[in-house]
Amino acid sequence: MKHIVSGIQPTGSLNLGTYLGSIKNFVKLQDTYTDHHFLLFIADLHAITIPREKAFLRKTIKELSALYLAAGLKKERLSLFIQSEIEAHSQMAYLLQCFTYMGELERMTQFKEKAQKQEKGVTAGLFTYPSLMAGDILLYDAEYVPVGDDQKQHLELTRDLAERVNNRFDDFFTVPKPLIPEVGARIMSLTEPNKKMSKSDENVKSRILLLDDENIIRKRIMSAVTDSDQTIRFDKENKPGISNLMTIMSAITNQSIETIEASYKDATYQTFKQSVADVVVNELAPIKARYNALINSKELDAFLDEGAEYARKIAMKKVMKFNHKIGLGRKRK
Ligand code: ATP
Ligand code: LTN
Repeated sequence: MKHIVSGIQPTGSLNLGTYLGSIKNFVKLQDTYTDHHFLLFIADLHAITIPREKAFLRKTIKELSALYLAAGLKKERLSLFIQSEIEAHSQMAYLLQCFTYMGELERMTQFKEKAQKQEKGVTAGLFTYPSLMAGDILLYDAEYVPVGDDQKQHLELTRDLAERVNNRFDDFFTVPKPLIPEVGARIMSLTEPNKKMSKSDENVKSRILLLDDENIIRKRIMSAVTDSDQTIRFDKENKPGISNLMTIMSAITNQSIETIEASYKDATYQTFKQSVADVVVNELAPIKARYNALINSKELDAFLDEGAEYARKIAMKKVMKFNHKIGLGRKRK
C-alpha cells in the first residue's frame, strides 16, 4: 500500500492557517490520490522539544485528534494516531541522528528561529528535531508528504538522509516527495500580514481559531489589516493583507485568485471582507458541530486505537529491519 504521511504538533488551538495549509489540503488530496492510504498523526514528541505544561499537552492532543476527524477526511483511507504511542518513532529518531550531520542541523531555519525565541535553555531535542521528523516519514516509506511551505527544508533533509542510507545500504528507504499546496501554503497573520498566521502568536487578533464563535470570526476578519488603496487585487508585496484574504477565500472555495479578482472588481474592502467572513463561517460551522459530537466520544478513542495499531505494525517492522540492516544486535539465522 502506498502511503501519504503528515503530522501536526499539538502546540496550541488549531487556527485557520494550519487548517487551510494542512488539514483541508489532506481532504483535497484524498480525492486526488485515491490509491494511497493516509497516515496522519499528532506530533506530540515534536511538541516537547520546547517545554510544555502536561495538562496543556493532554488537552491539545485530544482536541487536535477530534479536529482532524471532524474535518471531513475519509475514514476508510485514513489511519490517525498519536506519535508517542508508536515507540518506533523514538527509536528511528535515534538511529537517524547517527546519520545526520551537525552542520545540517545547524542550518535549519526553524531551529534558528525557535532557539532564538527560547528564553531558557535550548534543548538537544529542538536541535535534533529534523531527524525525528525524518523518521516519522521514512518509517512508513511515505511516497508523499503534504506540508506547508515552512517545512520544505526539513523535507529536503529527510530526502538527503534517505539517499545517504540508500547509498550505504542498498535502497532501504523510499525517498519522499513534498506536496506543498499552491494556494494556502502560507496563510498570513490578520494583524501583521507579513508574518505567518501562527498558533503561538501572542496577539490573539492575528488568527482565527477553528472553534471560535461566529461573531469573533467576523470581527477578526472585518478588522484585518489592509491598505488604503481600496482595490481588490492580488499583490503579496504591496497588498499583503488583501492578498491574504483572497488566499483564504480561494483555499476555501477552490475559486482561482483571478476569478475572485474579477468577481470583486468593483467591491469595497468592507463588502469583500464580509464575503470572506461568510465563507469562513460557513466552512467552519459543520466542523465545529462534528467536533463537539466527537470530543468526548468513544468513537474518537476507538479510531485512534485502530490507527495506532495499523501504524505500529508497519513502523516496528521497519525499525527492526533497519537495526538489522546497519549491523545492530545479533544476526538471526
Ligand atoms: P505554529 O508556528 O503556528 O505554532 P507550527 O508551524 O509548529 O505552528 P504545525 O501545527 O506543526 O505548525 O503545522 C502543521 C502543518 O500546518 C505544517 O505542515 C505547517 O506547514 C502548516 N501550517 C502551519 N501554519 C500555517 C499557515 N499559517 N499557513 C499554511 N500552513 C501552515
Ligand atoms: N515538523 C512539522 C510537524 C511534523 C511533520 C512530521 C510533518 C512532524 N513530523 C512528518 C510531516 C511529516 C511542523 O512543525 N509542522
